[in-house]
Amino acid sequence: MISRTMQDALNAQINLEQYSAQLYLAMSAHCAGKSFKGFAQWLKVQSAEETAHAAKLVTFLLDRGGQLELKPIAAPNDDFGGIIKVFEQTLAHEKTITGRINALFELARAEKDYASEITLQWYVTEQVEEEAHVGEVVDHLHAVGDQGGAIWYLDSKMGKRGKA
Ligand code: OFO
Repeated sequence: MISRTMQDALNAQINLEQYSAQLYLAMSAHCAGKSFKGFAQWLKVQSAEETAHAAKLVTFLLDRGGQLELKPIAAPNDDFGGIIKVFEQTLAHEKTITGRINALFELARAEKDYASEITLQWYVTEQVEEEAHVGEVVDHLHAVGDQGGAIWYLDSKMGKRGKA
């Protein structure tokens, strides 16, 4: 049986993963509104991944006999600015999530909750990948800039995500 402390922390993380899905969906719509269909597609796939991250934690929580306590999902700000700003905000958000996952991992360790620790290992690894991928996009965007033809090339490349 999972502890009340761990259950609360996992429920909070589930809400945060759902918020991430909501945030990336809003960013996707923002990019689509600027006709950047590729960046919009990439962010839509990212949003779906975040929903899957939440679902994976729900399954774990229930498997441990815990109680799912869903809370309202905060509405993201919809004024994201240019494409570079969108992806800088994505990277900043992922870094925040990494901090939260690390704190959860520490909690599991402190509680000697080995099952949570093992499950959270997947999220620790996932955050390394997420930060690396988004960091790469930010680097490419800084290299090409917000204006000019190269950003449309990048847009078409980004649009391949989830379509292979
Ligand atoms: Fe769930 O990894 Fe991004 O936020």
